Amino acid sequence: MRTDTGQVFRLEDYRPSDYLIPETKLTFRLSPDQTVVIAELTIERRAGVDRGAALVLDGDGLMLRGIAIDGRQLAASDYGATPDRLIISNPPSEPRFKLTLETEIAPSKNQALMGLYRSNRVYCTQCEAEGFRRITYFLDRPDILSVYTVRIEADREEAPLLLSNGNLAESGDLGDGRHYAIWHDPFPKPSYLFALVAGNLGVIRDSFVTASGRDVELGIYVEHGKERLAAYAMDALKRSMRWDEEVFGLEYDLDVFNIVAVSDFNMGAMENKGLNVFNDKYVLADEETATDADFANIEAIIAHEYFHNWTGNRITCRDWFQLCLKEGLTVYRDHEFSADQRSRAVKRISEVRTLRAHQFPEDQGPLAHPVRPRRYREINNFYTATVYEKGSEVVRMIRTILGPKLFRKGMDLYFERHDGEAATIEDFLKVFEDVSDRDLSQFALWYHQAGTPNLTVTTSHNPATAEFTLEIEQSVPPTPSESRKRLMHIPLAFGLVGPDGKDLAYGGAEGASVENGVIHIRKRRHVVRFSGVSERPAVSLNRGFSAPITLSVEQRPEDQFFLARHDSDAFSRWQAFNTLLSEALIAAFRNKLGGKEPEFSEGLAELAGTIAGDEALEHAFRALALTLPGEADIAREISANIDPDAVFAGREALTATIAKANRDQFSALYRQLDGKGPFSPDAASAGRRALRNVLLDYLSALDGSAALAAAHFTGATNMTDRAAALTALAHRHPGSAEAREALAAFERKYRADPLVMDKWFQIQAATPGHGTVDAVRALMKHPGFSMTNPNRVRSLVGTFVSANQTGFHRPDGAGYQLFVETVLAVEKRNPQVAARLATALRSWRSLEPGRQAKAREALLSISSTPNLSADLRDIVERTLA
Ligand code: 0A1
Ligand code: ZN
Repeated sequence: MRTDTGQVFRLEDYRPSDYLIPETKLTFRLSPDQTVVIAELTIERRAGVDRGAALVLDGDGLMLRGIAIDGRQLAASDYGATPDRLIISNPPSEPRFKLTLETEIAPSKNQALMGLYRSNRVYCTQCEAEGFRRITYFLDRPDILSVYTVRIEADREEAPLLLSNGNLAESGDLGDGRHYAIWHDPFPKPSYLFALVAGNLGVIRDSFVTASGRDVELGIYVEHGKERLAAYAMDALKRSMRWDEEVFGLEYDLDVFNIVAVSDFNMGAMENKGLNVFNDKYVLADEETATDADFANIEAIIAHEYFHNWTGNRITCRDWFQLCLKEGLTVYRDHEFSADQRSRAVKRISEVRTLRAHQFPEDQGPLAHPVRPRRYREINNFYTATVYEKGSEVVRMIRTILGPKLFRKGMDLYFERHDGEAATIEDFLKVFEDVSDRDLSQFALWYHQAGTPNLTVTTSHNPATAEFTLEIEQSVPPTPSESRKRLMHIPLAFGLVGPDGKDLAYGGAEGASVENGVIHIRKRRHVVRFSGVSERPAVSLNRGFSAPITLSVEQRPEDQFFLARHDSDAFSRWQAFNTLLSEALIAAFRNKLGGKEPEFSEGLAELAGTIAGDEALEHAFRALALTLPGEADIAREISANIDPDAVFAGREALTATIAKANRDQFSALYRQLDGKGPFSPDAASAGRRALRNVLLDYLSALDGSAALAAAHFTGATNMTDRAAALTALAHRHPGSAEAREALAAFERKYRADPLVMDKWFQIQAATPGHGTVDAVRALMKHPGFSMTNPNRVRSLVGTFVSANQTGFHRPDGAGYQLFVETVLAVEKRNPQVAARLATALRSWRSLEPGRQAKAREALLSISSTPNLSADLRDIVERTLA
């Protein structure tokens, strides 16, 4: 484990390395405890660099067994090697030489899951961001592009399968039960994209013919016996490959594309060139074991990693500050893919919900950072919602500003200009400036400035002059180390909705540039006057969520109801209803705090009924609209002095009010949606299930027995329905006989399937209430739980600390105590997973004083632990700062 050195990396300190490594030859002699790695590196001095400039290579926990230059062993005085660094003070004066290194590593002991490790007896690697240096000494930075040839030697019985990047060049027998394979990847790549997999795995194969007629062999490798579960992932892969050709004109470039699913993985998946490695959770699925959400995630992540082949691999990042160059852009691409495969409106609503749930709290708390950060202590902690999700929103805004044609032209120019390079955000913005002749310098602040901008808007209408006026003011709240903010360029899509629900035409607009339904906010204050508007419209703002901002609009109360019924923009229609719900929940919270019972307007429950039964709306849309803002969403809106118990009580009260007011209609609709016929994971079928399961939740909140959910559970023919019923039982009827029986039945049925057991852990960890902390402690002793597997830790403890507001924030601090113990226990093996878990307390300052003090104590007790990893210390110190 790398302990913290306090070192800070700064963007402005970037400089090119003195040496390059145009060619890398690696030999692996695999064995679990003693793997030998021989690296033959062609080292080239960069033009203009002094002869004899020291060559300094990165390492991390390495043991050097041999070193030679151009075939001559070096004397001990010729170099200095520590586990973390190799320095050759006087390298040869020739511009090119060959450095041969032999290191020894122990994959079986690697529990951090970075570098070369073993998962279920399969050797695999994870090198992003800085894992390659745990394999051999190297210039382990993304601007060092090298052509790799990899020879893998292993025991044939233990590892019949030997994979690396690129194309297979040769394979054969070595005698003694061992064999080898040689892989060659012709595309120069940074070390973080290197991968090796060796083991005994099953496979499904397919093929793909590219637009220009090249054949690509596709393989997805999984545990033996699970091949059938990879079929959906394979289908998603082929659809992704076609889509990238059709939408971006991008073809796959190697003869082989392999995906390997492993069960121990720190993140979702990894885009290694030609050899993607996946968390098996994002590969394996069938209707019996995976929910509709799992299917959608698999589709999106398969696409995401595949799309990286161009945005990330062919054009990579100059340095890790540019992470959003590949991640924001690739998330944007996978979002667009899913929107095209499914329902665009529903997809957009889900994206925005995710952004608000994960990115907004980051941007509004102590861990806020720009989409392109300027400094970091530990790069692993910057794989964040800001870099990924907000990064994607920034790309989407570029498209909104330029329009689809110029956006595509800019993307084409990006590939033409930078293919084979390690690029920067400046390079990316420049292509769009060049194709559009626009100045994007103010817009670039979206990359450089942290914080969620806010717009306040007031409306007025003058019937006499037929003028409708919007007064719009922007502000960007201060964030850590950025107290003064500059004004942003915010593309605000809008519509003036007339009494018939159609958008009104207007004569002209002044006060801001308004083009194609978008107001361009660039100043602190704009007074935008629309002429020729004789009737007062309801104004629909930030349509399609054109900018990742918060918005407070002052208009007539009935306008929000009107927009929720009539806005022609589906996203804004959802948003209007969601705002109404959110306002009602905030009022309910305030009532609860004041000792009063919450009251809700009749109109709200009635509107919920109307939306539920509106056959003109997609099922999935209706399901999303009827899903109340979560407790964390409500807390974020309230922003200070949060008592999670009062938030919860208010939300329960609104659920009950809506359920009571619509009991008969919801029951009838619930029965009507009962799906017959074969299962399909397609968006329409998933939408129908989603609506039916939301109705089940409402109906389960009504007084009375748990019979409906129990029947739903026993009658379920797929995991989506089964998990929804189990959730309704466990959360709405905790401790009931029905809940206990269903939990036991689920466990009996799936005990041998860890990925399904994760759902069982999750549902119990998310059960609201002060008792759940004890339940989680008990579950940590369950034979299916493991502290070393990231999926297990996340499903049980991760869910508890991030998705159980009342349980985690128990007033006596028992939830925080469990948090501290688990974070520290996980950190010993896997600092990266521990650091991520530790972000659960990032919003501690918005709690009421009692909980706030206990949360602070918890954070302090972590930070006072000696020898913390760089990963955890960075998170805890920034959270406390
Ligand atoms: N580049 C991957 C994310 C990723 C980052 C770090 C990892 O290290 C454990 C693994 C994966 C992606 O965007 O999918
Ligand atoms: Zn990615």
